[in-house]
Amino acid sequence: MSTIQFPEQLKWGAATASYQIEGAAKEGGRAPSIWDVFAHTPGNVKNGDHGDDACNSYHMYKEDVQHLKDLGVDLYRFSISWSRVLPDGTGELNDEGVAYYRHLIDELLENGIEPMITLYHWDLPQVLQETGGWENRDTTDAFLSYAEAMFQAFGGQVKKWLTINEPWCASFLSNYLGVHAPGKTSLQAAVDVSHHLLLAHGKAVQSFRRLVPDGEIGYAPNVGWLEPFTPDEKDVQACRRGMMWQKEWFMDPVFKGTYPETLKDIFAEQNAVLRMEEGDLDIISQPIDLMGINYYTGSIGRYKEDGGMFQVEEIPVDDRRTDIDWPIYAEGFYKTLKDLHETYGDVQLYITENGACYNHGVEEDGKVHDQERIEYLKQHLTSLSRAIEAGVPITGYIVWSLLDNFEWAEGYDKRFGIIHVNFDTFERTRKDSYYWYKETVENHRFNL
Ligand code: JJW
Repeated sequence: MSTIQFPEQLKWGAATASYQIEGAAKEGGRAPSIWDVFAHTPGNVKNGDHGDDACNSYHMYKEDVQHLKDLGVDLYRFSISWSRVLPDGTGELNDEGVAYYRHLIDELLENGIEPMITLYHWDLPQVLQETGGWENRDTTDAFLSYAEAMFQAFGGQVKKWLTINEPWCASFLSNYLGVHAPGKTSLQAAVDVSHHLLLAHGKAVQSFRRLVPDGEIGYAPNVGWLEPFTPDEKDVQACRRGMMWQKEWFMDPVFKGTYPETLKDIFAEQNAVLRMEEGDLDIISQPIDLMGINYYTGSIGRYKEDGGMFQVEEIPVDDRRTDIDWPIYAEGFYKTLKDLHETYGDVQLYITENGACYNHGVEEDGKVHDQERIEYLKQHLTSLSRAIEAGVPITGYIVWSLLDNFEWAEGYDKRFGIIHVNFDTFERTRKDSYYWYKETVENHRFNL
C-alpha cells in the first residue's frame, strides 16, 4: 500500500453552480435565464428536465453549508445567478436576490468556509439574449455592470472570484454545436461569443482592481487532454489543433495577448472571422491572480482527413468510462497541468472542477456505495500530487460536485455529487465518496 501525500497548505473545496442547484426559479424576484428558456423547450434536455426546483438549495442552503462544514473543506465554489440579482440584466438590483447570496456568504463564513464566487456559470439573463446575448458586444458592458455590482456588494467579504466558467462550453458548445443554451449552430456566432466572453472577463478584471484591491480574480477554462496516436507529425499536429480549440483559443489572449493564428485560419476557411476592436486584447490580457482548471477527460487524437474542422479523430485511451460516457484518463490530468505550467508560466492554479459521473442510488443499508467515484478521485488526485511535486504551482483542488444536480442537457440522470440528492424530496444522503474525501481533506493524504 502506498500513500499519496499533499502539502499542508493545499486548499480543498467543493463546487456547485446556481442553475444546477438553486431551484426557486420563479421566487424572490428572479427572472428567467437562457437556461430556463432552453430547458423548457422540448427536445433540448433529456427527459424534459429543467432547473425550476433543482436541489432546492435556495431554501436548503443552511443544510448544504453544514454538509460542507462536516466535510472539512476550506473553500466553497458557487456561482451567482445574474438574473436573480439583476432581473433586467442591468440597472436596478433585486434586493431579495442579493440577500440570498449575502445569507449564504454569512453562513459560510460563520462556519469557517471561504467562499469562491463564479460570476458567470452559463445562466445569462434571457432579457439580454433577446438583444443578441453574447453575440452582441454590448453584453460585455452589461456583464461589467453586473460584476461591479457584485464586487461592491460582496467584495468586502469574498476575496476569491472567477469571471467566466468554461468559456469553450459557453461559446462553441452552446452556439456552434448547439448542445447547450442558447442552442445555436453557427460558427460565426460561437467565435463572436468566445471573444466577447473574454472581453467581458478582461473588463471585469480591470474594475476588480479598483473595487476589491485585496482580492484575487481569474477565470475557469475547461481543458480536455489530447495526445497523439503515433509520433507521426500528422497526428501530433491534429492533436495540437484539437487542443488549441479549448486551450490556446481561451488562454493565449489572456496570457499572451494574441489569438492562435492557426485557429483563426481554420475558422476563416469556414467563413467565420474573428471580429475585434483596437485595444480588445489589451483588456483581455490584464494580469490575473489565478487560473481555474476544469478537468474531466482525455483521449488519443489521430489525424483524419474528413475528421471535421480540425481533421482529428478522438479515440478513447482504453474502455474505462464514467456513466456520462467520458473516457477516464488521469494521466492526462497530470500532463495537462505540466503543459499549462510550461506554456503559461507561474500563474497560480486552482483545480476548480474535477470529478466523475456515476449514477449510484441509495441502497437498502441507507448508503451510497460509489466506489468508482472514489477510484476516479484517487487516480486524479495522484496525478495532482505528482504535478505538485514536479513544481506546478497548484493552490487548491475543488471537487465537482458537492451535490448531484441538474447536469445541463443531460438533466438529473447524470450524477456528479459526493452527496446524493433525491429530486422528489430533496433529501441529501452523503455518499461513500463524501466520507472518503472528508478523510483525505482532514489528513492531507490517502492510501491507494
Ligand atoms: C462537452 C457533448 C458533440 C460541467 C460536451 C458536453 C458532445 C456534438 C460539466 N462543467 O456540470 C462538454 N461539463 O457546470 C461545469 N463540462 O459535448 C459544471 N463540460 O457534443 C459541470 C458537455 C460538456 C461539459 C459538461
